[in-house]
Amino acid sequence: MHSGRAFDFENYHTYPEIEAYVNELATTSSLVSSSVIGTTYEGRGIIMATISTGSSATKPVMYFECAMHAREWAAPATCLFMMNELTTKYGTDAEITALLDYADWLITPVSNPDGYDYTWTTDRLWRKNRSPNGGLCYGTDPNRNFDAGFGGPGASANGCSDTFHGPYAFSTEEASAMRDVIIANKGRVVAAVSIHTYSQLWMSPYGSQSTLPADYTEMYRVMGISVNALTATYGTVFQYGNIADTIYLASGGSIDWTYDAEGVLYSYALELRDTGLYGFELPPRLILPTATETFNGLKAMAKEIAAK
Ligand code: ING
Ligand code: ZN
Repeated sequence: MHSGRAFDFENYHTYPEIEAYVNELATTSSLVSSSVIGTTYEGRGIIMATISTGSSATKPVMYFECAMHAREWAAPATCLFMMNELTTKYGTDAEITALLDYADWLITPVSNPDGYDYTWTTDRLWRKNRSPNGGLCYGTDPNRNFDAGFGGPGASANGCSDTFHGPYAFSTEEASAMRDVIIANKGRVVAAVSIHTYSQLWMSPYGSQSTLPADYTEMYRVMGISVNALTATYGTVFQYGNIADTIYLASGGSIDWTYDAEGVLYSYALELRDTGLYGFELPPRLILPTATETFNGLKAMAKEIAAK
């Protein structure tokens, strides 16, 4: 519709529009299959695209999830942009061809569809999911609900808090759906990337503690290469480092779990544009530049992993 692309990246989209796009890609591109990896409290399917040139039991998997937090709208737009790039440029763009020949790309554009829908209908700045907490307050933060330092620093036991960790690890469908995808691909997952906004950061474990992970040197090396590629696109400056020192202590996050429990060395959390001028309400005209620079960073990351 715009710029020869099959999808409008100059506007944000509702969850039903996003589901329709993923399902359409699955019917029009032989590279794509769509699946529902979980069903939310309000009954929405969490849709995932598998982009694959032909899978095998040993082919590496790279997992990307966007919008575990509802209000961070530039994130799902970026996941959709990646799907569009991978599917339309395979076979013509040498870099994308090599990266898809190397690994299956699994992309969940909206990990928290109940929350995302709520940001369209009721409260633009809602963060959590929409499960009731018994009292007046709703929502668990799915990125505090993983079994990785669960209930530790930077997560709240108060159901009214924006960082409520929930009653027990993996109580949310959003976190357990991601867990199940990673476990279903055990031994194949080489990268797990959780995409958020905003602050312009590229981060590695841990969030739950300030101690650096055993693999931090290699994590840091690949972060540096990725951020250089991102910045080379339009000059956008990103800081990078471990979550606890780069943003804040936050326990129960998905990438602490993928690294510690599942051994995924390249477990990263990104905070896309901006640094606060527009915050979560990034203007639609900035979707394409944000997605383009982010994908350049992620391609550089993937290339580095493939070369190992
Ligand atoms: N930031 C993330 C959050 O969940 C984060 C930062 C990422 C913490 C990964 C822990 C693990 O608070 C936003 N903006 O949501
Ligand atoms: Zn977030």
